[in-house]
Amino acid sequence: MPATATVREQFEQTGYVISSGLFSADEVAFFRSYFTEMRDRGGDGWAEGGIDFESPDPLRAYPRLLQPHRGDKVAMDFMLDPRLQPILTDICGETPFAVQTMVYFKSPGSRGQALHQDQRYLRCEPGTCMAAWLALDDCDEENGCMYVVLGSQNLPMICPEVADQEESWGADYIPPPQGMEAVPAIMKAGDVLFFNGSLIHGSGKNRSATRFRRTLIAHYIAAECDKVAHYYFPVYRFDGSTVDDGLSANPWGGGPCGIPRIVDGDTIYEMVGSIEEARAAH
Ligand SMILES: O=C(O)CCC(=O)C(=O)O
Repeated sequence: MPATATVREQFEQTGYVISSGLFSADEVAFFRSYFTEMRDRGGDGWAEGGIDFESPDPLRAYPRLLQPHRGDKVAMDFMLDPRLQPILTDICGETPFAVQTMVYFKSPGSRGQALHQDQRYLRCEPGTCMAAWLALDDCDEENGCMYVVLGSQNLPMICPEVADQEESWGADYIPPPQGMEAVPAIMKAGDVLFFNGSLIHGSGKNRSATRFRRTLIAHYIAAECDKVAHYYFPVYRFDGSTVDDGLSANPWGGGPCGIPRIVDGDTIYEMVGSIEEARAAH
């Protein structure tokens, strides 16, 4: 999909954009084997919590790779790919900065990540973060595709509830606000899903006995941000240079966030100081 007003219009209406076939079949086949070989030799230091090849929990045998771009050129080149930049720029209004890469293998039987908002973790201010989520396998409800809550892209940070650990490896769960629904993002390998840090999204369990649901993800922060959580440094421009000037580590931890209340049929958010306060109020 070209970087036209249509991209922005679609984003403004639904909160996400899927660019179909942005990466070729050969490119995704390369990414699949490249990162699988990295996992098979122990993860090169990027596997979250290390790899337990014998574990009955598929997530321990195939953990996420976190921040491989910090030492791996393939991951860095993906994050700064010139095909991603114009689409991100069109959605954000200005070219964002790059801060994160992740690889999820989501092998058969793996739990998903319950509905959440990325901004809770990246904490860039002012403005928000953006994700480019490249499908490395065809994905649907069976193998744990992404779900997006339509129209949630302008919501404040909502206090998460506790996720069902049978279904999700993540602790947080944000139920879709009244009147909004989570819809599956059915994608082909090579498609890229773009969404911002407010969009409520997540994924279900991989219920297939044989199919992986691999993804290569990059995260960005709006050019206007002057703070981002410490974990996301160094921050990169699309030319590969780093942007540490003018950016500081956001010390804000845990809150504030909003508790949904229905008033005259509309959802409003009552802001509180922390998730703990919100959980106590439920
Ligand atoms: O790929 C997934 O299962 C979840 C990824 C996700 O929610 C994220 O990157 O924020």
